Amino acid sequence: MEIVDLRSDTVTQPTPEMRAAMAQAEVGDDVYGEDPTVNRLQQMAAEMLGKEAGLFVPSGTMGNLSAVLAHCGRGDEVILGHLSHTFVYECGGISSLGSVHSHQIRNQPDGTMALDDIQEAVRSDDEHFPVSRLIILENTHNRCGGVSIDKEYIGQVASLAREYNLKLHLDGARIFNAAAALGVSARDLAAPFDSVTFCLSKGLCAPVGSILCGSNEFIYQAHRVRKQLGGGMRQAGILAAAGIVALESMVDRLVEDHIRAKMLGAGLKEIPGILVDPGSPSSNMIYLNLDRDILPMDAAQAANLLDEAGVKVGVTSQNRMRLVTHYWIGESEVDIALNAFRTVL
Ligand code: TLP
Repeated sequence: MEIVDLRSDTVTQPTPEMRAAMAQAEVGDDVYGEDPTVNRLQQMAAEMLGKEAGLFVPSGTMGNLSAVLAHCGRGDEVILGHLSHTFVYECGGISSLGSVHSHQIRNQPDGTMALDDIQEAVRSDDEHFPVSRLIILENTHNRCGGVSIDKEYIGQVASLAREYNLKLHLDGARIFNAAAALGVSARDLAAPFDSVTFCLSKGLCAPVGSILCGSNEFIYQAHRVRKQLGGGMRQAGILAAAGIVALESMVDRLVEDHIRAKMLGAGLKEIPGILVDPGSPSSNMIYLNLDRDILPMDAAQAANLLDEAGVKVGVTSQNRMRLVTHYWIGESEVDIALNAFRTVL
């Protein structure tokens, strides 16, 4: 039975071209800065995002944590959305490992935080308060449905950050999906940020790794933090080689994943009892609720039945699911998934 795995774009396997590049990669000890393939990947990534430098890190989580620790000191405060990946899904690392305080603001359904709320969250100079240091945005915004955040809003937050002398970080795990959805370049979306993390191991299909980009000075600091966190890797060129293929050949095809997500979403909307979020999908993610007035099962039960039919989906709460399209989901996989939903529900 063919398995159709829609749980995440993190499940993507490296392509044959990536495996070949990995086998042939020229490597060195990256802790000495001597891995030519890592160096090339970092330089490519920085150029693509219009930043001075890049740092190869093992995961998006380590990229975000390294950024926060490079920008903030002990007891400083980060302003971020209550549905942001850094707040929800990174084990509280910024607080537990970094002693950085988090100030969560309600995310709007479109993934933004209201500018007034951000402004109100900035601390005044008072000895009772932590020091506000950093704002984090996320693009595309995962928990808000994979929505893309446009340049205009980013520009407004960047002006606020400048006004209050705060740094601005982007969790751009899927920045290339955002760029594809908005029809702009990732470079443009990244421009107002002091630092950006993006992932090679999601829709871009590389097996491991993310890149943190920023100024030379920032990356110098982040490099030290990465070492502290145990993220200094040795012959990492084996992994970076796949990342280079990802940047060269997987970015322009992300629109195909968005088209497949639209096909899948349109089919799901026709099935009684499935409530696809309004406006969804806008990139490669579909979030949906099960209408319990119509269906006799919750999301976990439905996911189990779908699993038995060879279709894997993500369960995000009692009646809610996430489906993510990626390189390994073609039209026939969309058909298989829709048939399974129709049969099971
Ligand atoms: N997201 C994963 C899960 O952790 C939820 C997924 O399946 O979507 N930022 C964003 C916006 C992410 O969605 C993720 C991964 C990360 C950071 C962390 O990346 P990794 O998994 O490489 O640490």
